[in-house]
Amino acid sequence: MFSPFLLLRLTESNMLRHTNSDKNRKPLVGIPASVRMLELDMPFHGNGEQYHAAVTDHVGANVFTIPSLDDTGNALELLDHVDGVLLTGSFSNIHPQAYEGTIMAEGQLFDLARDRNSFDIIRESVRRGIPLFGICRGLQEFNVALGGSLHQQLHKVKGRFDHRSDESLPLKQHFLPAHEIEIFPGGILAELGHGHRVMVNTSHTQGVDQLADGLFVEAVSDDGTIEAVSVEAAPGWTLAVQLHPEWYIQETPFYASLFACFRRAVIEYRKRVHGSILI
Ligand SMILES: [Mn+2]
Repeated sequence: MFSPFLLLRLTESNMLRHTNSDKNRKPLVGIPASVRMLELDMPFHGNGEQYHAAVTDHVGANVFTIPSLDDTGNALELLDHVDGVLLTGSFSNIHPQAYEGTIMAEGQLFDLARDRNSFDIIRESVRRGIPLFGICRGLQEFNVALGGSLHQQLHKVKGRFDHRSDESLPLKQHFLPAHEIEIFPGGILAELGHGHRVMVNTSHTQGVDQLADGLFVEAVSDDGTIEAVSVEAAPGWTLAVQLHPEWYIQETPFYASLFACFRRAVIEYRKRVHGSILI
């Protein structure tokens, strides 16, 4: 039987080991969950593997899913442990009630739980300076969380392109290069060194209508659709893009640069807020 003294020493050494491994662990990126009704009509919380792979392989971080529960206080508590947050694309649309709009098209998939969770996480991450990277729905969430509104069907707005991908094609072909974007000077994208015109993929039905106060437009497509934004006065790194850089990262230097930039912000935050890191 262990003496109380030995037990104390074992506990101390366990604590020490835990502290060391915690200091040297990889960064952690939180991904707010999309919610889908799956088996027996139960809500499941998660996101596509493509996003997890992009974070693991190109940010060098571990991923955990932040559940989109009713009480978003739980999610905000989890932010104490992350070094960055990624907001993914999704087949669901933000419910127009979030920007006092009316539903313009029947048959849309909504995800109120994710809306609520993402909006709170965006506002809190911006406030705390946690690196925040939004993709597709993530950009739309940036805009709505901070007070902007959306076009629900861009292709029905006069003068706009159809930014949707062809649903009849196999999934991989949805994310092939489709239109150019114009990158404006003075932002994060301009610093990446890919010039001011870049070809990107497009797979979105919705887009920014009224831009939220405090968002800087990083890039637009030639029809004026906002393709990238950052938060002007944020204390930390923020970027959201309407394209899908999680596809064809190896083959597309611009997409690789986006994740490399997020990676630098995540590592810097990890060092500054959570102590030293060995990666
Ligand atoms: Mn587009």
